Amino acid sequence: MKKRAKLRSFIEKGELFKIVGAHNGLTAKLVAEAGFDGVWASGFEISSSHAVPDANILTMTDYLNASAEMASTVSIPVISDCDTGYGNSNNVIHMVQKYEAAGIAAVCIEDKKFPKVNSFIPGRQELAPIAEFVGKIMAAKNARVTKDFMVFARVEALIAGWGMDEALRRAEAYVDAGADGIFIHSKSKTSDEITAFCEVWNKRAPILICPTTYPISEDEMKNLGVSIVIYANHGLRAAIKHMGEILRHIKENGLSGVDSKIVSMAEVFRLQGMHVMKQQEKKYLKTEGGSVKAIIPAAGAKMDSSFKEILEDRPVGMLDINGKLLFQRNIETLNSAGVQDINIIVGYGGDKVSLEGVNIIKNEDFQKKGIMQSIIKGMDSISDKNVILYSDIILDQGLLERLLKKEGDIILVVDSTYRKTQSRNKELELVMAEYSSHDNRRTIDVNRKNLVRKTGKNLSEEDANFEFIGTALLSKKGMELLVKEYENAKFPEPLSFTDLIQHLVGAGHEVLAYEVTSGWMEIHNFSDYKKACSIFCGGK
Ligand code: SPV
Ligand code: MG
Repeated sequence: MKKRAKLRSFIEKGELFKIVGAHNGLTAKLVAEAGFDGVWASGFEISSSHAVPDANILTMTDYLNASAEMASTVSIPVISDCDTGYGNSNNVIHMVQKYEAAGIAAVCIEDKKFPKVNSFIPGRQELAPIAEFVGKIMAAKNARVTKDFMVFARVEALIAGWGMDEALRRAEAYVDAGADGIFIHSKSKTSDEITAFCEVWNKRAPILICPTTYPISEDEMKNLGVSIVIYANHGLRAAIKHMGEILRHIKENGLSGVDSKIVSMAEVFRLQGMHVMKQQEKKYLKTEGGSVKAIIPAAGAKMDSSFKEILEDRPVGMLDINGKLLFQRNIETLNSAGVQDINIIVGYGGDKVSLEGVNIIKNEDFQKKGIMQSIIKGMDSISDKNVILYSDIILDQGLLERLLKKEGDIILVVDSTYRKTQSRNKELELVMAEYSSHDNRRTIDVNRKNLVRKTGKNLSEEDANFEFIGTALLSKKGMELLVKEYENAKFPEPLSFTDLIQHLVGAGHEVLAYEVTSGWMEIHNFSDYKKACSIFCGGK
């Protein structure tokens, strides 16, 4: 395992390996991101995170689970503080098997009696007999299966007040028993006893130290031949202080001024790996009815002159229609119809677009390349169903829900009533479908298969029988076809959506017309806008 080999090679080269205490995946990740060489899965921190004393109150499984979570989160080695090995030599064997299997790089066991008490607690600090602890080290070394898995022995003689000679005697015995290094612990306020120990020890085997109570610089550690320095609990203590301060501030002053003192939600999502999950989801998560994506191309600068005053330099989707942006109305309609993956492609006035819960994608080429470029940009991946919705259209939910149930690879939503509403004075995108609408008759959603015969700018008014309403549904296959056609054929840019559809029809692909006579409106000019405001008046 690379992590174990990395730790071993550091120690063999005589470099100082710097590790920091952590107690779960998140804190281990912070240690790794701060650039440390390894993580110390601290018994003190793990106990504290459960709000219990560091005195073997938790079980081995609790400590192991925390260590395993850390090891699976970070790519730097985790050295686990395994207290006394959670019992006698039999427990140590079981412990090593479990920790090694969990991907831990090394374990450290201490020569106190089980159950131990944290080394900084005055009073009862009982040392195990040397022979008993030597047996544990031998058991641990024999139980491991990979040669790089190391076992460090922690000498608690200075902590228990048994003196320097006892500390050295024990360290000798443990190294003779196979320990890969000696963790010499001290609770002194100065580094004198650590310095004295290291000088006599004279690099006989790797040394680990944990300078919690005494000051010592990394240069001094290097001079003393220290291999591993453990900054055992500084992350936890920082978190407790800061969290307490913020919580007291909220209690006393509310939330004002708090945001600048805490990380953003986005930072927490990053640490969680949310971005990675979302990528994986796109590849693997299959939902009932398949994945659905909405693409709203909204990059174009073309707009009716009657809008200039109210829009200034914002895109049409930013129009406020009775207290709600046009974009927002469509986002809510899409969300309510179960479409969560909404992609809005912005260009002209794009920096003015800020919306919650959607992906905003920039199309720098919008002037040259037009709407098709925007649609292609809206697809980092293709979903099972893909709704294309022009940004100046408002759809009602019923229409959208019926469209989403339609079967077909490429479906254009078309309306025949445009002949009666020509006063809209818009450049229409026309469609000639196999069957005309049931003119002047009441109609229901007949569900007939009506093929698109022609569309695009070369279709004359006389030949057309429908208007494309700026809404289309494409299956995965339909979208792939569209992208392929756009990328392979060299079309003069900017290319309209219906022009590209015409190429597909011309190439013999099936494009269906879904006929509607209501359920949508367009906001093309100021008078459409006024109409929309009066329709939505009171109904925010
Ligand atoms: C730990 O971090 O759990 C340690 C180091 O064992 S100390 O708390 O300093 O004993
Ligand atoms: Mg500990």
